[in-house]
Amino acid sequence: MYAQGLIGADAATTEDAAFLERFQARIDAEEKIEPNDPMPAGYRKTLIRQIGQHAHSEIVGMLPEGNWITRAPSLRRKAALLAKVQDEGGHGLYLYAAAETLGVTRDQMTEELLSGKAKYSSIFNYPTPTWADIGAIGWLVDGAAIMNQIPLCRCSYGPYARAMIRVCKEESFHQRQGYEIMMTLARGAPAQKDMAQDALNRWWWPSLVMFGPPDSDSVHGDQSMAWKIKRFTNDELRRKFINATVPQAEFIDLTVPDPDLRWNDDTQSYEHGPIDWDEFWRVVKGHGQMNRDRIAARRKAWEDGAWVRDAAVAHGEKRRTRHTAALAAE
Ligand code: BYC
Repeated sequence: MYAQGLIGADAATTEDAAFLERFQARIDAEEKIEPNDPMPAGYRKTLIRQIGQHAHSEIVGMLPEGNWITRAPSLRRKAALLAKVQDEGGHGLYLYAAAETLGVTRDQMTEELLSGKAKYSSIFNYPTPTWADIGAIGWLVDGAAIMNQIPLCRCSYGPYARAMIRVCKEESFHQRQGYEIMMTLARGAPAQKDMAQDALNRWWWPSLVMFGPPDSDSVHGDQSMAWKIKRFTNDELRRKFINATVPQAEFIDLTVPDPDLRWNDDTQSYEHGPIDWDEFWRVVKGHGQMNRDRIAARRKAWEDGAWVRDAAVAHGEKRRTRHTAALAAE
């Protein structure tokens, strides 16, 4: 709907100092930028990159959890998990649609995901060997997602900000279902509590790095903050997440696997131990445990779905022809 005649999508906008100043003034005045508004090519490119990667993360994120739909321990758990995984598919859809308003096509974005050019969140390259992993993903991964995405509801780009509102409401339900699974396990038999602790041990550090590299290594951070795409830096969000999550772990009597974790009275914040950034970059560069499986699964889904896309296009063409014929007959 938006994709026709996007101003500046052909890089024809003249980005002189006056243009950039006017654009920044709109951002500073908290105006929303809409698809047909003039915008610097860099702003458009940053958004396509971030929203595209966010969309990919949602649909790749369906895979580790989808692994447990047939094995959920009760009908209630199965229904909740099924709904959650379906929600993630919906989030992917809103986000792809938001990215399309910037002039990129769904096919282009998919091609970039499958070729490895576009990233998706590092977190989804870890396996889910036990049911407690589903609890840990809901609690920690969706918890981290909410921390990151609530500020995105105030992002300067209108379609992205609006998409985030519904996404955040659903993520909040996801986080609660995950925490409730962890609470049930942590208060269950010793073997169940061990499962919950083991899942926390494996998901804690990967959840912390979801927020991206430290601010000192964040390539896009400063510019994205200036454009109000991001409202908090990677480290700020990481700190907020730790501060919110440690008391939740204590409440269900689980131990955060960080021997250096300390409350700092001066900053009213936790200090965490060193993060293994080499491990983060290894996973981001495609060498995590599940990277290959995830891309293979997405490639299969894309190829298997070709007939659906073809049928939808053929159906659309048939309707258009019929409509044109009906108009001609009037
Ligand atoms: N994994 O300059 P930086 C979900 C990349 S879905 C992989 O700080 P930026 C959910 C980064 O892309 C969760 N790559 O980047 C779904 C950049 O590389 P490029 C996804 C990462 O963009 C299902 C480079 O490192 N959420 O919640 O300013 C079930 C330098 O980083 C990661 C979003 O996508 C990573 N963790 O900040 C449950 C939220 N971190 O692009 C839950 C939207 C960084 O130059 N995205 N990189 O090749 C954002 O808020 C920002 O893009 C980030 C990174 C905070 C992630």
